[in-house]
Amino acid sequence: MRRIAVVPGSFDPVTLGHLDVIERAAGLFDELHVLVVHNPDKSALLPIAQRVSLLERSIADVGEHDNIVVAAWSVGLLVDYCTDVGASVLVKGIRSQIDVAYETPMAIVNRNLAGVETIFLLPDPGHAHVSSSLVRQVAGLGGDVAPYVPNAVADYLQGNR
Ligand code: COD
Repeated sequence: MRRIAVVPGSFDPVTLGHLDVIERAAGLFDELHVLVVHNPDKSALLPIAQRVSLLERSIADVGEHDNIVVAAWSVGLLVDYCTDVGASVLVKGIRSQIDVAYETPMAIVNRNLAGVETIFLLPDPGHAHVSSSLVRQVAGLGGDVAPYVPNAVADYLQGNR
């Protein structure tokens, strides 16, 4: 049986912390879907299509990853996408107790809704402090985001400044 998992996120924009989790998860599953999902609790910087494009370029830049699919999902529950593609696992990154508190109820509800399990990966210590909101803030104030994001994202944000 093929082991299929989904790494969901806002990815607004994708950071080196996200990319680390994606690469490690890709090594654990036969097929990995990186799914851009609109988070209504956050005000967005980039359009969904741009986030998908930056994810695709960033993943391609770090090597051959034939088992990774990048997609977007805007209609219905996250677990509906999982059911559609035959995924039984969600993979999320956990940086702090705040992430644990945010993710735990969702993990329980997603298992109740559709039997989809959530597994949590600890961050690479070098990227544990990185978040998309930090990147948006630094970029918005004219700072250098290169230490926190893939080159494709740094180039894109630099070009848009
Ligand atoms: N290192 C490791 N992991 C990281 C890092 C880092 N530096 N930065 C972020 N992460 C992890 C986050 O903890 C998260 O797991 C993931 O990467 C994505 O992060 P973001 O910030 O891009 O995305 P979020 O937190 O806005 O999540 C958006 C989701 C759509 C994934 C979330 O809101 C969700 O799961 N929604 C479910 C919608 C639904 O179906 N609800 C009903 C049932 S619960």
